[in-house]
Amino acid sequence: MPGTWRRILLESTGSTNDFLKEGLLGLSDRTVVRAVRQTSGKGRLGRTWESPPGGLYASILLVPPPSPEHASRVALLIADIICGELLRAGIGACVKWPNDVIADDGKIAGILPEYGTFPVPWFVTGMGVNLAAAPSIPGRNGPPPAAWARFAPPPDPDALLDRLLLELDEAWPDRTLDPISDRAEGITGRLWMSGREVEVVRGERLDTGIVKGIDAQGRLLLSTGSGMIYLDSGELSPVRSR
Ligand code: BT5
Repeated sequence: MPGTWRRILLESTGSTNDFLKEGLLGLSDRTVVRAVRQTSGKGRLGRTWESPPGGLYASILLVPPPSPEHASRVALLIADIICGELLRAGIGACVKWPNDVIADDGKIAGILPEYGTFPVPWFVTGMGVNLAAAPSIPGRNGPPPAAWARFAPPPDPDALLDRLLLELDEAWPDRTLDPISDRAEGITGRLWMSGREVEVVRGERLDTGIVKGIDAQGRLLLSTGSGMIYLDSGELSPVRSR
């Protein structure tokens, strides 16, 4: 089993991912920071993560980092672990590839992996889980937010973080290992829109097809009119009715 996590609790910070990235040289491997609220919580691609008090906002630091090809799979693994916690609480949840958790068609959690090489090679992954209430999202484009409290009494953020870290260490005890290779089948069984038609946007490219699952590399398998394609990244949404 890996060593202990060093915990930092902040009342407020811009973004827990940025807190770790800005303090890289003074922070040790396996530091985890949780903030009661974030004032500039981040999503992917410059998007915002609404972070009022009452949710879980936390990030972990790994130095040295896992390999770049494993980095996005860590996000998928954490999404699956959060999904498992919701399912155990009796809440119908699924994993939205590549980094979200959905409950009753609402987004309840999102994961943000980041990595770099300056000033030392590093890997930071942040997780945001709506516990007490679903925030309102200005100019929302995507699924509505959902919160744990809508389905069941939510856990205490620290207790939930403890469990998530424990499960992460159990599932991925060594950062040189692939985080999801032996979990792909399980994730496929909990995949949002499985067997249904979706659109996947990647930059300028749009693919439409039926979600078939994920493979051992964490790629989305999409059955399209011109055959099966394997996607490393992208933005998934239901096909709009035509
Ligand atoms: C994500 O991005 O889902 C990654 C979110 C990661 C948040 C954590 S919190 C701790 C750590 N510190 C940070 O600064 N970030 C991480 P993405 O897939 O790009 O989704 C962002 C989109 O989700 C936004 O554009 C909104 O539409 C929606 N959204 C924003 N806040 C939300 C919330 N609290 N609940 C549900 N949906 C939200």
